[in-house]
Amino acid sequence: MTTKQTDTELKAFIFDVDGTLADTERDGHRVAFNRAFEEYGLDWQWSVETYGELLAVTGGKERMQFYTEKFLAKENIPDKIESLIPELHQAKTRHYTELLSTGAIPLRPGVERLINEARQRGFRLAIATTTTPENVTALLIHTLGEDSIKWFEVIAAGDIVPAKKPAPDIYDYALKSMQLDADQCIAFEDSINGIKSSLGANLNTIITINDYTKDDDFSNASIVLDQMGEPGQAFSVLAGNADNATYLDCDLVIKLHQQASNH
Ligand code: XBP
Ligand code: MG
Repeated sequence: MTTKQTDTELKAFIFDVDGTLADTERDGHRVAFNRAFEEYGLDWQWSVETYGELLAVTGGKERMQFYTEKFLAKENIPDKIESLIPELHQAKTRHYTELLSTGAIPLRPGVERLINEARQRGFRLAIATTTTPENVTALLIHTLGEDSIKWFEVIAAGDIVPAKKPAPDIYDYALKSMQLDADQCIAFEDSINGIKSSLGANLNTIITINDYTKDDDFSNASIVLDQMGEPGQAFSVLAGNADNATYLDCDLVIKLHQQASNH
Protein backbone atom coordinates (compact mmCIF):
# COMPACT_ATOMS: atom_id res chain seq x y z
CA MET A 1 0.00 0.00 0.00
CA THR A 2 1.34 3.45 -0.87
CA THR A 3 1.08 6.27 1.62
CA LYS A 4 -0.40 9.47 0.30
CA GLN A 5 2.26 12.18 0.00
CA THR A 6 1.05 15.69 0.70
CA ASP A 7 2.80 18.53 -1.08
CA THR A 8 4.11 20.87 1.61
CA GLU A 9 6.55 22.74 -0.63
CA LEU A 10 6.19 26.45 0.04
CA LYS A 11 4.35 28.16 -2.82
CA ALA A 12 2.87 31.39 -1.45
CA PHE A 13 3.38 34.18 1.08
CA ILE A 14 0.24 35.68 2.63
CA PHE A 15 0.69 39.07 4.29
CA ASP A 16 -1.35 40.86 6.90
CA VAL A 17 -1.27 44.64 6.31
CA ASP A 18 -1.75 46.76 9.43
CA GLY A 19 1.22 46.41 11.75
CA THR A 20 2.96 43.90 9.46
CA LEU A 21 3.62 45.71 6.17
CA ALA A 22 3.57 49.11 7.86
CA ASP A 23 3.03 50.66 11.29
CA THR A 24 -0.34 52.05 10.30
CA GLU A 25 -2.30 51.95 13.54
CA ARG A 26 -0.98 54.70 15.85
CA ASP A 27 -0.15 57.39 13.28
CA GLY A 28 -2.52 56.29 10.52
CA HIS A 29 -5.83 54.67 11.46
CA ARG A 30 -6.00 56.33 14.90
CA VAL A 31 -5.40 59.79 13.45
CA ALA A 32 -7.96 59.17 10.68
CA PHE A 33 -10.61 58.07 13.21
CA ASN A 34 -9.98 61.25 15.24
CA ARG A 35 -10.26 63.44 12.12
CA ALA A 36 -13.58 61.79 11.25
CA PHE A 37 -14.88 62.35 14.79
CA GLU A 38 -13.90 66.01 14.57
CA GLU A 39 -15.55 66.36 11.17
CA TYR A 40 -18.80 65.07 12.68
CA GLY A 41 -18.53 67.33 15.74
CA LEU A 42 -17.95 64.44 18.15
CA ASP A 43 -15.61 64.79 21.11
CA TRP A 44 -14.33 61.21 20.90
CA GLN A 45 -10.58 61.83 20.59
CA TRP A 46 -8.72 58.48 20.87
CA SER A 47 -5.34 58.74 22.62
CA VAL A 48 -2.42 56.43 21.76
CA GLU A 49 -3.16 54.51 24.96
CA THR A 50 -6.94 54.22 24.51
CA TYR A 51 -6.39 53.08 20.94
CA GLY A 52 -4.25 50.22 22.27
CA GLU A 53 -7.28 48.96 24.19
CA LEU A 54 -9.59 49.45 21.21
CA LEU A 55 -7.31 47.31 19.01
CA ALA A 56 -8.73 44.29 20.84
CA VAL A 57 -11.54 44.59 18.28
CA THR A 58 -10.60 44.34 14.60
CA GLY A 59 -12.41 46.32 11.90
CA GLY A 60 -13.02 50.04 12.09
CA LYS A 61 -16.83 49.89 12.24
CA GLU A 62 -16.69 47.15 14.87
CA ARG A 63 -14.09 49.15 16.83
CA MET A 64 -16.31 52.26 16.93
CA GLN A 65 -19.28 50.15 18.04
CA PHE A 66 -17.15 48.63 20.81
CA TYR A 67 -16.05 52.14 21.88
CA THR A 68 -19.61 53.40 22.23
CA GLU A 69 -20.59 50.34 24.26
CA LYS A 70 -17.57 50.18 26.56
CA PHE A 71 -16.30 53.76 26.86
CA LEU A 72 -19.40 55.99 26.67
CA ALA A 73 -22.20 56.49 29.15
CA LYS A 74 -25.55 55.49 27.62
CA GLU A 75 -26.78 59.10 27.53
CA ASN A 76 -23.69 60.14 25.53
CA ILE A 77 -24.25 57.68 22.69
CA PRO A 78 -25.54 59.68 19.72
CA ASP A 79 -29.00 58.95 18.31
CA LYS A 80 -29.11 56.69 15.25
CA ILE A 81 -25.68 55.25 16.07
CA GLU A 82 -26.32 52.32 13.68
CA SER A 83 -26.43 54.62 10.65
CA LEU A 84 -23.81 57.04 12.03
CA ILE A 85 -21.06 54.40 12.31
CA PRO A 86 -20.95 53.50 8.59
CA GLU A 87 -20.92 57.26 7.75
CA LEU A 88 -18.12 57.92 10.19
CA HIS A 89 -16.25 54.95 8.76
CA GLN A 90 -16.48 56.34 5.22
CA ALA A 91 -15.09 59.65 6.46
CA LYS A 92 -12.35 57.80 8.34
CA THR A 93 -11.38 55.86 5.20
CA ARG A 94 -11.16 59.16 3.27
CA HIS A 95 -8.93 60.71 5.93
CA TYR A 96 -6.80 57.57 6.11
CA THR A 97 -6.20 57.29 2.37
CA GLU A 98 -5.45 61.04 2.21
CA LEU A 99 -2.88 60.56 4.94
CA LEU A 100 -1.26 57.69 3.06
CA SER A 101 -1.12 59.77 -0.13
CA THR A 102 1.18 62.24 1.68
CA GLY A 103 3.66 59.39 2.17
CA ALA A 104 3.18 59.63 5.95
CA ILE A 105 3.44 55.88 6.54
CA PRO A 106 6.44 53.97 5.14
CA LEU A 107 6.75 50.18 4.89
CA ARG A 108 8.48 48.46 7.80
CA PRO A 109 12.16 47.48 7.40
CA GLY A 110 12.71 44.50 5.11
CA VAL A 111 9.19 44.35 3.71
CA GLU A 112 9.97 45.70 0.24
CA ARG A 113 13.16 43.63 -0.02
CA LEU A 114 11.37 40.40 0.96
CA ILE A 115 8.46 41.04 -1.43
CA ASN A 116 10.88 41.76 -4.29
CA GLU A 117 12.90 38.61 -3.58
CA ALA A 118 9.75 36.51 -3.30
CA ARG A 119 8.56 37.77 -6.70
CA GLN A 120 11.95 37.09 -8.30
CA ARG A 121 11.91 33.55 -6.93
CA GLY A 122 8.42 32.86 -8.20
CA PHE A 123 6.51 32.74 -4.92
CA ARG A 124 2.86 33.64 -5.19
CA LEU A 125 1.71 36.60 -3.07
CA ALA A 126 -1.55 37.39 -1.32
CA ILE A 127 -2.97 39.69 1.33
CA ALA A 128 -5.34 38.80 4.17
CA THR A 129 -6.47 41.75 6.28
CA THR A 130 -9.45 43.15 8.15
CA THR A 131 -8.90 46.65 6.83
CA THR A 132 -10.95 48.24 4.03
CA PRO A 133 -9.75 47.34 0.47
CA GLU A 134 -9.15 51.04 -0.46
CA ASN A 135 -6.73 51.29 2.46
CA VAL A 136 -4.68 48.37 1.16
CA THR A 137 -4.45 49.70 -2.39
CA ALA A 138 -3.59 53.20 -1.09
CA LEU A 139 -0.75 51.79 1.02
CA LEU A 140 0.61 49.67 -1.84
CA ILE A 141 0.41 52.49 -4.41
CA HIS A 142 2.09 55.06 -2.17
CA THR A 143 4.89 52.75 -1.03
CA LEU A 144 5.57 50.20 -3.80
CA GLY A 145 3.96 51.98 -6.75
CA GLU A 146 0.83 51.59 -8.88
CA ASP A 147 1.91 48.25 -10.42
CA SER A 148 2.33 46.53 -7.07
CA ILE A 149 -1.41 45.87 -6.74
CA LYS A 150 -1.04 43.30 -9.52
CA TRP A 151 1.76 41.48 -7.67
CA PHE A 152 -0.82 40.13 -5.20
CA GLU A 153 -3.06 37.57 -6.82
CA VAL A 154 -5.62 37.90 -4.02
CA ILE A 155 -6.28 40.92 -1.84
CA ALA A 156 -8.65 39.51 0.76
CA ALA A 157 -9.79 42.51 2.80
CA GLY A 158 -12.49 44.13 4.92
CA ASP A 159 -16.08 42.95 4.71
CA ILE A 160 -15.34 40.31 2.03
CA VAL A 161 -15.91 37.79 4.83
CA PRO A 162 -18.46 38.56 7.56
CA ALA A 163 -16.33 37.22 10.44
CA LYS A 164 -13.14 39.28 10.76
CA LYS A 165 -9.91 38.23 12.51
CA PRO A 166 -9.45 36.46 14.94
CA ALA A 167 -11.77 34.22 12.88
CA PRO A 168 -9.80 32.23 10.26
CA ASP A 169 -12.25 33.14 7.47
CA ILE A 170 -10.13 35.78 5.71
CA TYR A 171 -7.17 33.36 5.41
CA ASP A 172 -9.47 30.54 4.36
CA TYR A 173 -10.84 32.87 1.68
CA ALA A 174 -7.33 33.69 0.39
CA LEU A 175 -6.34 29.99 0.33
CA LYS A 176 -9.50 29.04 -1.52
CA SER A 177 -9.00 31.82 -4.09
CA MET A 178 -5.43 30.63 -4.72
CA GLN A 179 -6.48 26.97 -4.71
CA LEU A 180 -3.65 26.16 -2.32
CA ASP A 181 -3.54 24.13 0.88
CA ALA A 182 -2.51 25.81 4.12
CA ASP A 183 0.72 23.78 4.27
CA GLN A 184 1.83 25.25 0.93
CA CYS A 185 1.67 28.79 2.31
CA ILE A 186 3.09 30.90 5.11
CA ALA A 187 1.46 33.87 6.86
CA PHE A 188 3.07 37.10 8.10
CA GLU A 189 1.35 38.68 11.09
CA ASP A 190 1.92 41.12 13.94
CA SER A 191 -0.87 40.64 16.49
CA ILE A 192 -2.75 38.15 18.63
CA ASN A 193 -5.93 38.54 16.57
CA GLY A 194 -3.86 38.05 13.43
CA ILE A 195 -2.10 34.88 14.57
CA LYS A 196 -5.33 33.40 15.94
CA SER A 197 -6.77 33.88 12.47
CA SER A 198 -3.79 32.46 10.56
CA LEU A 199 -3.30 29.49 12.92
CA GLY A 200 -7.04 28.88 12.75
CA ALA A 201 -6.55 28.44 9.01
CA ASN A 202 -3.63 26.04 9.78
CA LEU A 203 -0.97 28.38 8.41
CA ASN A 204 2.58 28.51 9.71
CA THR A 205 3.05 32.09 10.84
CA ILE A 206 6.01 34.46 11.08
CA ILE A 207 5.52 37.32 13.55
CA THR A 208 7.05 40.78 13.52
CA ILE A 209 5.89 42.60 16.64
CA ASN A 210 5.23 46.31 17.10
CA ASP A 211 4.65 48.58 20.08
CA TYR A 212 0.98 47.68 20.37
CA THR A 213 1.52 43.90 20.08
CA LYS A 214 4.85 43.28 21.87
CA ASP A 215 3.14 41.65 24.88
CA ASP A 216 0.75 39.44 22.85
CA ASP A 217 0.99 35.65 23.13
CA PHE A 218 2.85 34.31 20.09
CA SER A 219 3.80 30.93 21.55
CA ASN A 220 2.65 29.04 18.44
CA ALA A 221 4.45 31.23 15.90
CA SER A 222 7.19 29.78 13.66
CA ILE A 223 9.40 32.65 14.83
CA VAL A 224 8.90 35.99 16.60
CA LEU A 225 11.03 38.92 15.39
CA ASP A 226 11.10 42.60 16.26
CA GLN A 227 11.26 43.39 12.51
CA MET A 228 12.17 41.65 9.23
CA GLY A 229 15.52 43.43 9.22
CA GLU A 230 17.82 44.37 6.39
CA PRO A 231 21.43 43.60 5.50
CA GLY A 232 23.18 45.92 7.96
CA GLN A 233 20.07 46.27 10.16
CA ALA A 234 19.81 43.02 12.10
CA PHE A 235 16.52 41.80 13.55
CA SER A 236 16.21 40.61 17.15
CA VAL A 237 14.88 37.09 17.55
CA LEU A 238 12.35 37.14 20.40
CA ALA A 239 11.36 33.47 20.10
CA GLY A 240 12.36 30.66 17.75
CA ASN A 241 15.47 29.88 15.75
CA ALA A 242 16.80 32.06 12.92
CA ASP A 243 19.77 29.78 12.21
CA ASN A 244 22.31 32.63 12.53
CA ALA A 245 20.51 34.78 9.97
CA THR A 246 20.37 38.51 10.71
CA TYR A 247 17.46 39.42 8.44
CA LEU A 248 14.45 37.64 6.98
CA ASP A 249 14.95 36.47 3.41
CA CYS A 250 13.28 33.75 1.34
CA ASP A 251 15.80 31.09 2.40
CA LEU A 252 14.97 31.68 6.06
CA VAL A 253 11.23 31.72 5.32
CA ILE A 254 11.59 28.34 3.55
CA LYS A 255 13.59 26.90 6.47
CA LEU A 256 11.03 28.09 9.02
CA HIS A 257 8.22 26.64 6.94
CA GLN A 258 9.99 23.27 6.68
CA GLN A 259 10.80 23.17 10.41
CA ALA A 260 7.21 23.98 11.35
CA SER A 261 5.75 21.54 8.81
CA ASN A 262 7.91 18.69 10.18
CA HIS A 263 6.54 19.11 13.68
C1 XBP B 1 -6.35 45.71 11.22
C2 XBP B 1 -7.50 46.34 11.82
C3 XBP B 1 -8.22 47.31 11.05
C4 XBP B 1 -7.74 48.72 11.04
C5 XBP B 1 -8.87 49.62 10.61
O1 XBP B 1 -6.18 44.41 11.79
O2 XBP B 1 -7.90 46.03 12.90
O3 XBP B 1 -9.49 47.32 11.60
O4 XBP B 1 -7.30 49.13 12.32
O5 XBP B 1 -9.30 49.35 9.34
P1 XBP B 1 -5.27 43.31 11.05
P2 XBP B 1 -10.79 49.72 8.85
O6 XBP B 1 -3.90 43.91 10.89
O7 XBP B 1 -5.23 42.16 12.03
O8 XBP B 1 -5.92 42.94 9.75
O9 XBP B 1 -11.18 50.98 9.55
O10 XBP B 1 -10.66 49.91 7.36
O11 XBP B 1 -11.69 48.58 9.21
MG1 MG C 1 -2.07 43.35 11.79
